[in-house]
Amino acid sequence: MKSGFVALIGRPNTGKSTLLNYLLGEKVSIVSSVPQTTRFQCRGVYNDERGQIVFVDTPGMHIPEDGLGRYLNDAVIQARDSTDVVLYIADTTRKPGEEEENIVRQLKISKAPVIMALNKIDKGKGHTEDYLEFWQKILPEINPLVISVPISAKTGENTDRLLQEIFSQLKEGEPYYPAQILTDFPRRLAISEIIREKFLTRLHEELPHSLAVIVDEITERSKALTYIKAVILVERQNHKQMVIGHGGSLIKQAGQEARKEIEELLETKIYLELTAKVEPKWQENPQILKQLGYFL
Ligand SMILES: Nc1nc2c(ncn2[C@@H]2O[C@H](COP(=O)(O)OP(=O)(O)OP(=O)(O)O)[C@@H](O)[C@H]2O)c(=O)[nH]1
Ligand SMILES: [Mg+2]
Repeated sequence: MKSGFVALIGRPNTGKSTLLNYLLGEKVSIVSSVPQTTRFQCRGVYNDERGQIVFVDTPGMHIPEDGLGRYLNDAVIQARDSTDVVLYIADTTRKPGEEEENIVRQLKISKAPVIMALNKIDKGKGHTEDYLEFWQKILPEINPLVISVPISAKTGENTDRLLQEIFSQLKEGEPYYPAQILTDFPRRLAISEIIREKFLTRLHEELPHSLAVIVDEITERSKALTYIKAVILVERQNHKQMVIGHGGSLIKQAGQEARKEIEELLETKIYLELTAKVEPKWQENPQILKQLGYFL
């Protein structure tokens, strides 16, 4: 049996979390069309007759602008340095550019072999050739480098081949986690991530990175009901208005959807209380970043 850690690394929005969820057959990491959706290292455990792969989803690698941005990139570097295989995910619907070069610079110093997944081929070939060319150009400098696999994280096309390539790079070893464990993501964070996703998908590009969710309280009121209180942090008064929506419609809808998903996660009924709060520059506030689970 083989086993090992595989870090999913790429620019924001390339489909890292979508791939992780597809391979595990269950949602362990939130997904949205907004770049920088993932803010935590989130592990997902894949088992089959060949062995165990512990996938580590990471935030999209980008050029940081604030404390949170630096934290996100550090999380990627940490994943790179503690993995057996780097799975570099490229979005073939977008031309490789500056951000890609930035990542490649980071991958060059990876001690682990690198596999490039050319994602979103359900949309056609896109810039596949550009990525291969880009790859060829840097090929002599990356060591050891493996192979590229075109895939679709959405439809699952060619992901069996990707798994094959990953297993062939892993060493023989005992599994790290018992077979029934799917993720080691802490529950409180999982809950706040579900809530955050519901707002991200509704607010689209309007409120990209200034929204955060703090889960203040999880209390088991009875065997059948758990009370959860969460605060949506935004930076400005008008953002708070957007989060709440006309007559409270948006916060209500998002809350209902989140409640259903959290009920599935916790396998119990929940009462979800959501409030919105203005907290200017929370991304630079170490106290708040800590409360959000970012350990700087
Ligand atoms: N058509 C298509 N869309 C995809 C595919 N994979 C992901 N997407 C979409 O791309 C967007 C980003 O997906 P995510 O999985 O959140 O991307 P990510 O790389 O985890 O993004 P960050 O966490 O922000 O770094 C979402 O709208 C997905 O539905 C794919 O194979 N095909
Ligand atoms: Mg993600």
